[in-house]
Amino acid sequence: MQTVLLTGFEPFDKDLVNPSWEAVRQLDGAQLAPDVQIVARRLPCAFATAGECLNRLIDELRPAMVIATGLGPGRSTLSIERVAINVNDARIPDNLGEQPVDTAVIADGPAAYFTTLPIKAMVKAVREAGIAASVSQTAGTFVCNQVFYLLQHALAGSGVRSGFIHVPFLPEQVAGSQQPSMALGMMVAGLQVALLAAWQTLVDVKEAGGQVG
Ligand code: PCA
Repeated sequence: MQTVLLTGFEPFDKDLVNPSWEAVRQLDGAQLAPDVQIVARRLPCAFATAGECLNRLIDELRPAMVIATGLGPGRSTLSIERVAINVNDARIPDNLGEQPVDTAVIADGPAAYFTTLPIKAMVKAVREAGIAASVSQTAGTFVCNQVFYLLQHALAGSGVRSGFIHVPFLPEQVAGSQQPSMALGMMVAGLQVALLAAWQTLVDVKEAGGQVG
């Protein structure tokens, strides 16, 4: 049996739930393919501890693929991230009160790491399932980007593919505002489709997924 590690984050800022964890926890133990099982775990939303926790999970579970997820406030789609950058620049404090500004994730590390997931094939598969998805060109500069960078760093050259997906708010989190959202069931279904496409696609499809300006 092979393992796909799927992580979500604990709530942060003023929110009481984090849709990324609410969604991935529903996939914990699910069978992705005949001998592939999803293991879902929650990461702390703190610069000092999230990466450590992720690395411990990788050591412990020896996953064959890793996909981390987080809430992207304001996102309207399942946003499959292309690139993690070597910058922390927090607009708000994390859950331990830390707010790094313009620091490196890893001193002297490369400026960025690209995902090793077939992002275009993932977007295509999720859209074909009738669920909104897009390629995202930035994972921000908060804890999600840091975890994404550390994940790519940890697995660089290992052959284990990995990447990051930002999810929208849940409808109940933004009722009464103009913010976009996605229902939990749809998020769970979309993530499962994205994971399966990632698992099955070894060479990504060539399809425009860029952005003008
Ligand atoms: N989203 C934040 C951190 C945790 C989460 O779910 C981010 O995008 O950085």
